[in-house]
Amino acid sequence: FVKPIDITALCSTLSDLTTTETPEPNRVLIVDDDVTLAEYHATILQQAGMETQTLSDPLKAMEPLSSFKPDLILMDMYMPGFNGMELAKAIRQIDAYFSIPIVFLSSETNADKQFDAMRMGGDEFLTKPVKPQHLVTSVAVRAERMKVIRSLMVRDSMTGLYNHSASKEQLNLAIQMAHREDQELSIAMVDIDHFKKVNDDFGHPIGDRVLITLSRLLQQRLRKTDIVGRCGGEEFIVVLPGCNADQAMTMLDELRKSYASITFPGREESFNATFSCGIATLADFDDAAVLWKAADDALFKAKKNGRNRVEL
Ligand code: GH3
Ligand code: MG
Ligand code: MG
Ligand code: MG
Repeated sequence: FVKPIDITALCSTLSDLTTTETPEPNRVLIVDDDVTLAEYHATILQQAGMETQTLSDPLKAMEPLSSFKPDLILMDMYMPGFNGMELAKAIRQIDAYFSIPIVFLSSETNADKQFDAMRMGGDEFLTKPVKPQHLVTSVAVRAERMKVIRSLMVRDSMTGLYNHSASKEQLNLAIQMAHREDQELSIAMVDIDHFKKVNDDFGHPIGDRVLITLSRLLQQRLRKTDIVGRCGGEEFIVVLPGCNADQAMTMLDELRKSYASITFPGREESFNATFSCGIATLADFDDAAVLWKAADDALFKAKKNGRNRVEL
């Protein structure tokens, strides 16, 4: 059974990719040795719709950075053992957090000390006690901008799908989860057939349309928990958590048929495009590289066996 294709949805513009999803709340990590004050600030930010995590020990800041994934850090300056400036400097030295906004919140009123804090990697300096509205506004505008920057960093601008490096990262996370929960996971490598010829025969803009249509089809048909990335010019990866090899084969073969049935406007006549696909399923102890390679090998087999087909 093949679901009918919603061409309107397939051809709509990239913008609705980001706007149809409900916006994620801003996530703020609050680092302050004064637990009561940290909780008070957390409540203010939560009332403004944000998610917060509070931390009283600055030496333990690295763990919530990777698990909570804050969009902004609200940081006290003076804490026992470690001060906020040192922590800001340490965080800035990690590539992944180079651009995370850090807002200092301290009773320090000496301007020179405040400038020092900015030089150490702070984006703004708020003095305690801060007016709730001031806190909310400073945090919200910076966190919003961070989320946009982050999405620009992980998305492919043409299709809105995860880019190559983000696809790898997402695959790693999905594999960790599958191992931890002892669940199945399959991946599919999808590559458009003779795509060079599509460009040569019909021009680059039509080639782009063939690409965008495939990315739309993949997104529209797959589950919310599935991950779709563009990992090369005309190559895509699909991560299917909870799917065994058979289920992945069935799913991708339906998609293959759907895609092959779409007609694109050519020079005089319309034409069809097809893709080949390689499937691989996660085994115990497999990592992302092993799985990726297995799917690539299966894709090679699909190409060798005549294209427009799915192989395991
Ligand atoms: P095969 O069936 O073996 O995969 O053949 P192929 O022609 O699809 O593969 P090949 O790797 O030879 O060519 C891929 C082509 O994809 C070459 C490149 O110009 C084109 N391409 C890559 N990115 C884009 C893009 O963003 N837009 C367009 N229009 N073409 C692209
Ligand atoms: Mg303090
Ligand atoms: Mg190709
Ligand atoms: Mg290719």
